[in-house]
Amino acid sequence: MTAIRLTVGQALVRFLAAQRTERDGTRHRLIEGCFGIFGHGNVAGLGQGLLEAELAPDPEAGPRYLQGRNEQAMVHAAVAFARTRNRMSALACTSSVGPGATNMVTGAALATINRLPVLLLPGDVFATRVADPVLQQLEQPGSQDISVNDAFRPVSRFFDRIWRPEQLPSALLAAMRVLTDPAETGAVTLALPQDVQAEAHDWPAELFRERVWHIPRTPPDPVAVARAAEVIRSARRPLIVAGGGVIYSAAAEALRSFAGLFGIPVGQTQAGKGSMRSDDPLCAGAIGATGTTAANQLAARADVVIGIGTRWTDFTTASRTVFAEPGVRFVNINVASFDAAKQSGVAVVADARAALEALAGALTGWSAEPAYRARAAELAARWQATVEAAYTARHEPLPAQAEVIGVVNEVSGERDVVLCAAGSMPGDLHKLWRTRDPGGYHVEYGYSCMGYEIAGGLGAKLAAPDREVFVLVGDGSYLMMATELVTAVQEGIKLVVVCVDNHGFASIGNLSESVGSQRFGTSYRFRGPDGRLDGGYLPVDLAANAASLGVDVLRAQTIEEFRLALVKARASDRTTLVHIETDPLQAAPPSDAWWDVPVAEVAELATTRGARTAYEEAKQRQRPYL
Ligand SMILES: Cc1ncc(C[n+]2csc(CCOP(=O)(O)OP(=O)(O)O)c2C)c(N)n1
Ligand SMILES: [Mg+2]
Repeated sequence: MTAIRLTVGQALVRFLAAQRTERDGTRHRLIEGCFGIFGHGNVAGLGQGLLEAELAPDPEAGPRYLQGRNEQAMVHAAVAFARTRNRMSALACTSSVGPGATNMVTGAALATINRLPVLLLPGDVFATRVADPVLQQLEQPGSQDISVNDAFRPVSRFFDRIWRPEQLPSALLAAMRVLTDPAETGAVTLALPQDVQAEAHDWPAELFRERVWHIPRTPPDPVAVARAAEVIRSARRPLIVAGGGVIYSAAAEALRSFAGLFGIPVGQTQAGKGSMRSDDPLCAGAIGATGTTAANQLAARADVVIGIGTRWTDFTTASRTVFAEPGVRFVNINVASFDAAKQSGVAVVADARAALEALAGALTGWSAEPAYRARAAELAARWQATVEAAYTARHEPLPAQAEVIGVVNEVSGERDVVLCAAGSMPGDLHKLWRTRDPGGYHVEYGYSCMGYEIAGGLGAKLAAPDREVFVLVGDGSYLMMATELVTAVQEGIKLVVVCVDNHGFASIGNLSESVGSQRFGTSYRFRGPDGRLDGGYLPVDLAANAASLGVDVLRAQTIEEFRLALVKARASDRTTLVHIETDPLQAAPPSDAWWDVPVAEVAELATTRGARTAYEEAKQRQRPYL
């Protein structure tokens, strides 16, 4: 057996360079790059390994090193990269020990919730403990084998700590398996004690051979398909709910033909919104708390609901109120049995595309009534008219956010990407964005993490340099994490960033008002003479802030100026931020959907008491779907 003597850091880099994925006969590099911020916990170990790979004659000797500004942002960028690549390729992120590592914990949770692969390589405390406590070590009086990295355990799909070099091969194989498993994927964390990273070991040569991780299209159990078909055949008003699984499985075309063949309208979750073009007459658009009137009215009377690749979040079900038909039944197509079993559904555990094809066979000869199909098309057309009116509302003196969305939709091309994560924008986009391409709608709403936007845009553009990426970011999210603008400038990665400034949290302000809390603490204002945060607006100039980071900036006062600026930004080859102020009180058109946010049961405030009465009324419509 040939042995190759390398440090743990060097071996890790070499191993990652040799990993491939394959689906439908096409191969990809599994780990294309590695974001990193160095400190004493990774500079001499993994950092040294990455340096040797960068200097090697073979350009693919290791994943390309990318320098991040904030460890959380690195993970966001990596997650967006994997999402854009439909999980066929991913990135790694390396950090030092302590704060660098724990900065990645939020990103790990985001990856795991969204079922997106990311490989996290935080540095860890000394395995040998010779000079404990090392700088930034949090000591636990009751245990010496706990470090802050244990915080990754509940938010990772796989976690291991490499106390000895000999553990590395089995940890790496387990890590790759989880990264490439469609049902299990998420954050995969290998904690790397600082001393072990630099330790040399004789590795078997075969550790570094090219390895292909085949991503299966798991076929459904024929008996499950027959059961599902029987339920669907009994339906008079069937409805499909398309989730992110449709996109990850590249099943959009299969969905379009399935829906068309059987006359079943389609509602979409946030992650599944790109799954159908919005001009398809069977596309009812967004469903649930931020849904369209079309999808929500169909949902209210649907007798069979076919969920595809969805995990049925409270936004999708409007906190279990949107499916109101007594006796409504669910069929759940999902790669994860965990999700397939939800809502007491008939479970079809399979790849979305494989299941749709099998189910189409089992439904031959059946279809929904033509009148039902016509009704769905009519509801969809009515919603599209609502969208058009919102896009062109010409609200004064400040435009409404919906008008901004309208202009971005109009200026962007067929394959361009709109990207967002938190605030009032995701809900508005869910309702109003006109979709064209499965990869064109990228809203991170699993964790809805403020600060994902710019970092996510960077990752998306890194994954798809041939697409324009429009990042929509609120002033709150911008202030939380605009740091990766610097990385975009450094790498020459072009983004169009639309900063929608409404002086605070429009989303939570509206929510606060609806629960009787009077928009408390949601606006960016000075402390006034009464001691409350109700003075004038803070003089924050986000456009100037962006310019200081090295990006081009365009300021728009009106919707016309905004359109011109956006056209210019799209044509430019440099990252450009377009700044516009909008009216936080102009909400998107309603669809009468509810979201369960419990209101104080007793209160001094009359506003809260009023909201509680409304809450108790709304709660009556909540169903268990047992
Ligand atoms: C990291 C994080 N902290 C807090 C929240 C809760 N939250 C959701 S939206 C929001 C306000 C976002 O403000 P902004 O980006 O300006 O968007 P707007 O609501 O004004 O549209 C907050 C605080 C969150 N989603 N993520
Ligand atoms: Mg705001």
